[in-house]
Amino acid sequence: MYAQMVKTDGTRIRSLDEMEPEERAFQERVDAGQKIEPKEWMPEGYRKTLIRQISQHAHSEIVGQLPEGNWITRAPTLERKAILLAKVQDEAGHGLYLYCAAETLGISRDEMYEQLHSGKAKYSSIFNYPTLTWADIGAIGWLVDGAAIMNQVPLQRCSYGPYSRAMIRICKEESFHQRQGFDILMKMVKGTPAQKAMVQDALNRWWWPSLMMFGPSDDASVHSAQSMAWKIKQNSNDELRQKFVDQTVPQAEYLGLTVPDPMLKWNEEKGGYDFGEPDWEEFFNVIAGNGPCNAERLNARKQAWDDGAWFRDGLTAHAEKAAEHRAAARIAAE
Ligand code: BYC
Repeated sequence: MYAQMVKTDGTRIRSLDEMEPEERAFQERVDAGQKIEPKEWMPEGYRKTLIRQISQHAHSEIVGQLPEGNWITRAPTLERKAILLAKVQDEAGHGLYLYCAAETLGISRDEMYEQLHSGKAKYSSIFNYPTLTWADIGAIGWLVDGAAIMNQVPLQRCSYGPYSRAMIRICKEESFHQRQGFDILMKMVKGTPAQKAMVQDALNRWWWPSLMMFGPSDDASVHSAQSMAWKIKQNSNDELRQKFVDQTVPQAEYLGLTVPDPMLKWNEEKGGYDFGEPDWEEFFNVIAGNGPCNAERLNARKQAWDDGAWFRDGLTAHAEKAAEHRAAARIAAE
């Protein structure tokens, strides 16, 4: 299958015959659906691609806490506050599983943070938009976590064992996140006209950025063909975007909302919706660091790192002291 795939930048994915024996054996294992584990041989490109994707995914989870964390103190009831707090804590947990998965590939946590703080590593474009109202928290759960689930369910079958296993746990929690978002919106659309208008406004602002989460269109996606040949990705960006639209439009209708896309139309023949193109100029601008909240998000992460220096120093000092005590005890016992 992969032998016929053509990379979008014009370079072809190499066939089995063109590979060195070690690489061929690796590809055959991937094709047979076997999982690759940390200590096993893997092509350098496979390792680098996984480090890039998993670390960017981890950064997204951690940065993704910021727009929602902003609303913990302002959630309308104690129950909503407790639910949102639990969700934001879950995101921290997702980041930690993913950083651990990336570490198995030979990169340290400090290196990954350094790449985030220096702007070298990306994180999801979606978190560079502001959360202006409580309806935005509902919209994030419904749309952003909904898009995340659509993207992450296939990643549970990723060929790299630690990533695939991290995704199984994460996907379970994401389902709860999506329901809490939809539940916020269900309550609000049954509220006052002002509350319903707030929900429509949130959908208007989050719809297109949510579609952009799936990445550039297939002809502009530089990594998809190779990542699919390695079974890191199972689907192309456009395939998942289409599935997301097909799943989400009926949910918007159920809420009594209008999806802000004049091109949106059911296509009986393809059994899915036709829809407009996201503004790709805006997408590339956001991932280049120039979105509405990029600077604010990155500064918050850098500040958190600097503020945590005393704690890291304390942990290191404690670990050194404990090692000294162990060494002294060993000598005394000899
Ligand atoms: N934002 O060749 P392509 C969450 C970059 S967290 C920023 O298609 P690929 C959640 C891409 O990295 C959601 N950058 O790449 C958390 C590449 O640049 P580099 C995060 C993007 O990797 C808290 C370039 O564009 N989910 O759900 O084959 C609360 C070309 O793209 C984006 C994941 O990370 C973007 N949206 O496909 C709530 C899932 N899209 O790296 C929710 C795992 C593309 O060469 N990641 N770029 O500099 C993936 O599945 C894939 O990496 C992507 C992109 C589909 C995102």
